Amino acid sequence: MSIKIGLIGKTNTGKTTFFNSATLSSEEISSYPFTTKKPVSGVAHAITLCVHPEFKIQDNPNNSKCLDGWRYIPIELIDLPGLIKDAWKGKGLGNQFLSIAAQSDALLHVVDASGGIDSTGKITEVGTGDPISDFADIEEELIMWYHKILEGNREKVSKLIKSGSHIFDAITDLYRGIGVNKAHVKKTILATGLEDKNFDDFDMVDSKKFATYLRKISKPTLIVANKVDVEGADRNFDRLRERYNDSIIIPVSGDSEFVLRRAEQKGLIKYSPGSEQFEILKADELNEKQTNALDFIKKGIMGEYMRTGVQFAINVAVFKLLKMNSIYPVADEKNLSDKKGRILPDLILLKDGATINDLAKEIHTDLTKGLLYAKDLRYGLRLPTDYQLRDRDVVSLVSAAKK
Ligand SMILES: Nc1nc2c(ncn2[C@@H]2O[C@H](COP(=O)(O)OP(=O)(O)O)[C@@H](O)[C@H]2O)c(=O)[nH]1
Ligand SMILES: [Mg+2]
Repeated sequence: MSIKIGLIGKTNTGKTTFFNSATLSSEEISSYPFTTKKPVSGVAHAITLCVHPEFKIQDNPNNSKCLDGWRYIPIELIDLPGLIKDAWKGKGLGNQFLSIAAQSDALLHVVDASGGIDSTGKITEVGTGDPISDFADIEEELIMWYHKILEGNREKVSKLIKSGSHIFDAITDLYRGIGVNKAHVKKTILATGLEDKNFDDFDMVDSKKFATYLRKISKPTLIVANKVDVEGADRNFDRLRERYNDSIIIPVSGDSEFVLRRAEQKGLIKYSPGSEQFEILKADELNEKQTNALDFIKKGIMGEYMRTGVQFAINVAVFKLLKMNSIYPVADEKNLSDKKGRILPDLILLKDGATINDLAKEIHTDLTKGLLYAKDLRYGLRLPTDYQLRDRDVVSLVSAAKK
């Protein structure tokens, strides 16, 4: 199962440009509001250093790609139409969009750091819009949607509790399929001081507090401060960091990434996504506009922010926000290959804390039957089935049948 990451934000913040540059498809880019009417899903990649150089072997990846020593792991990126005010009430297909957003594992909340959109998402004079309130507006829509789920099901929860269900179970049930588990609900009830209150006595303030906290802990989100190529955007980036100091905020220029990936595709430059540099290969084939654009990216983006931020945002979402570790399971411990002889064929992303048993389950549920232990092929260690895997572990599973 691949990881799903959703792009949310107001119209014209640059979600589709981000999506296109990360997936390199040719979705229409336009500044008319509501061009993207339905959610679009595409394949992007999380990128991490491959282990093959360390083992001094060449690999033949199967579920991922290996380029210049970097592993590209496919993930699903979803471009959601801009959310508008009262989306949670169903305005502008809001309910549908919010529900798709909630089904993602993590969200990238895109704001226009250049201040180039007004509060309704229309393009306006740069520097007049406010990404801080734009962020807050969209957050409120999400929270209200989580809130509505609880408010709209009061009777159901009440009944379940009266017939013997624990409040944690009764509420968790409402949020099934959108990344909320019982531990989230429990933590929320305790943190909001609602544990001593009867569910039937929750007032609107209580349920809003509940929704706000639940949204925060159950749906990891980072802020993409987009359009940092525009003059003055750095000030808004600083303001965002100050105001939302409990969030990860990444400066991004989706436009610049798009220019680089296009130029790379045409063979004009050598550039790997996320890299902090590029090399011009065919200087004589570039027109003046292209030369200037590349020149600006080198100085104005990479010089100031190291990178365009598109690939970085995806990597941070996968490896930091979602705390994924890269695990390399192999069948043949001598050759580090699968049964077909492919060396280091698969990279599996597992959440920090996942065990050998979880890995077996992820590969094939049958594998958990008779599972004895795993072998750590870096150190030749036997790892018990409850061993919590670490990033870059290379392991082979040993089961009773196979032994
Ligand atoms: N300067 C600048 N403009 C951008 C950037 N990303 C997107 N835009 C522009 O912002 C407008 C809206 O972009 P789009 O991706 O369609 O936004 P969406 O409505 O959020 O999907 C378009 O005119 C884009 O060219 C960026 O990184 N820098
Ligand atoms: Mg769009």
